[in-house]
Amino acid sequence: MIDRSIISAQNDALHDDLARDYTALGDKLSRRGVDIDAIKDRARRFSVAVPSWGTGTGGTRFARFPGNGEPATIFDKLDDCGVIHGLTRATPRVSLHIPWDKADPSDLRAKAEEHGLGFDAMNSNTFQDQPGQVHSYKFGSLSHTAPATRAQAIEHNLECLEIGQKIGSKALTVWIGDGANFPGQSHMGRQYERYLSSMKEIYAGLPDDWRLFSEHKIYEPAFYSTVVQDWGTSLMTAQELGPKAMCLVDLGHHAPNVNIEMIVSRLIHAGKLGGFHFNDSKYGDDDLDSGTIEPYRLFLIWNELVDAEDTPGLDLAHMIDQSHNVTDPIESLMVSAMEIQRASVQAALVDRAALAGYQDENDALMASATLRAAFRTDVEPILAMARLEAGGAVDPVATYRASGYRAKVAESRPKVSGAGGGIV
Ligand SMILES: [Mn+2]
Repeated sequence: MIDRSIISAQNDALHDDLARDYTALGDKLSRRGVDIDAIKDRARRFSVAVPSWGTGTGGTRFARFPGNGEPATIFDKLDDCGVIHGLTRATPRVSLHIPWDKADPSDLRAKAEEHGLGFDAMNSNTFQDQPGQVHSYKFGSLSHTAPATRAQAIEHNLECLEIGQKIGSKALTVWIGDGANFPGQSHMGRQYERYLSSMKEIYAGLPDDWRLFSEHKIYEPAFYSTVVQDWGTSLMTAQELGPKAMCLVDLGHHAPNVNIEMIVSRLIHAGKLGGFHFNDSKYGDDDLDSGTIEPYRLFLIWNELVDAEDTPGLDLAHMIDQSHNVTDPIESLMVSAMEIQRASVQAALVDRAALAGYQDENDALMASATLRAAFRTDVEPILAMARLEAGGAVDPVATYRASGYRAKVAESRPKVSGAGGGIV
């Protein structure tokens, strides 16, 4: 996809400076009792899945402004995912969305293998109507008042399991837009009961080695009440369904200023944290690029994850879920993957023994300073060295731009119309 010689030329030009920066940081960290190579190995082990839908321009309900050379098919999307992983070496899996990415499973597998990619969680879609669909989801899907509509939505999720098994996926993420726009429109208790009974049918179809992720979202498209509105409902659902059901935390799906790292801690305690959809937000569910608004919050979430990483049974599915509107999606996804990786590495630098001591002594100032000392460490040389050693690019965005990839694929990919709403 991107010529090795371009990556090598770019890396060669940056190598000496990187080596000096890495040595200097290594000296600094060793004074803190930290082995930089161990941290670099951790950076190399890090991975986050790319959402297939993130490779195109998202758009809002007002408009969508597509860029040149956007992917037209799932195979184009997998090519773009191959570029992202090839340069960052941090995104070895792709999360598919059905029916948007429906294709022959053996063709999907072949294309993924071509790029050294695998498949992450499957995502079902009962929040919009597809052409030819018999029952509309206008008034809900898994919680709809009509049994036939619920059956159709359940059937769709079972189909996602079937497709997923053929491509090596091991999880299904269910997010529904069901809810109400008016007080009194829906009986909140009965609506949840219907949702739960539909989820039980999906859970019953789950293969033994699969997990079912329940994703909550405070509002939109239902602006008055949403069926799975917060982690409380999500946890209640996962506990009712059984051991293979887990909660998925999308960072954008909370009210402003909610303490997400505390939710993470509680879900770990309950043994029900399944994974993340990473993004960032300023006001609501903005789907902004990870790490662009509140990098400290991202760090604090990773601080909880690193703290709990030896918890038996903790196996997290990390995914990006963003909407790219003004950037080249490949660049946004690369930068986001690296920002999530950065937070995970910074969190690994927290002096946990010192922190525990300060906590026991109720030394709030020094406890907080211990976290900030890790957060303020510029770990870029560690990330860049990890990428270099794994065959990626020291500077993925610069290398991507030098490759001219987007202009090249634009020659063969059809122009996308800007009309109509985007993915909202
Ligand atoms: Mn999400």
